[in-house]
Amino acid sequence: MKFLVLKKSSLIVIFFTLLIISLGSIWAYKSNSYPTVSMDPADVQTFELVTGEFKSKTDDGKEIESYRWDPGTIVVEKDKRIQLRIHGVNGKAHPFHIEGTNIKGTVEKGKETVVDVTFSKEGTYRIVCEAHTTMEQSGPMIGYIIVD
Ligand SMILES: [Cu+2]
Repeated sequence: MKFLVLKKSSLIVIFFTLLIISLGSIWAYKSNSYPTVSMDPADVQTFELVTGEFKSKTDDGKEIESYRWDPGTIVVEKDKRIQLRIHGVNGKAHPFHIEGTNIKGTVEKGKETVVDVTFSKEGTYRIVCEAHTTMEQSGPMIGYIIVD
């Protein structure tokens, strides 16, 4: 019967080889998964949005339109201070709320509405305009805030 006998120097070589492979893997993983722009986590992340409008005509000449938040989807980090700066461009007024929060407000044409918020729970939150909820009311005007 044979036994595998390792010398102390072999063990040290094996240990350092494994250590270098582990550190290399951690470094490769971190450099691949991190955003290309490094930001101080204490900073406020700002998103600029506008109220926009889609317009079209049906075959029988009826004009249809839909208001929207633009961009329609934003991705934010959990537990990070977020500031939404929403500029009213299309539409006179958009009273809104963000589902799952107590945030309410109104975006008016030519004005800027600022919303400060920090999401402590992951998920998809909808910013819903209360004036334009259905197609008949020139909606649905719903934006999506993805907290990851
Ligand atoms: Cu609206």
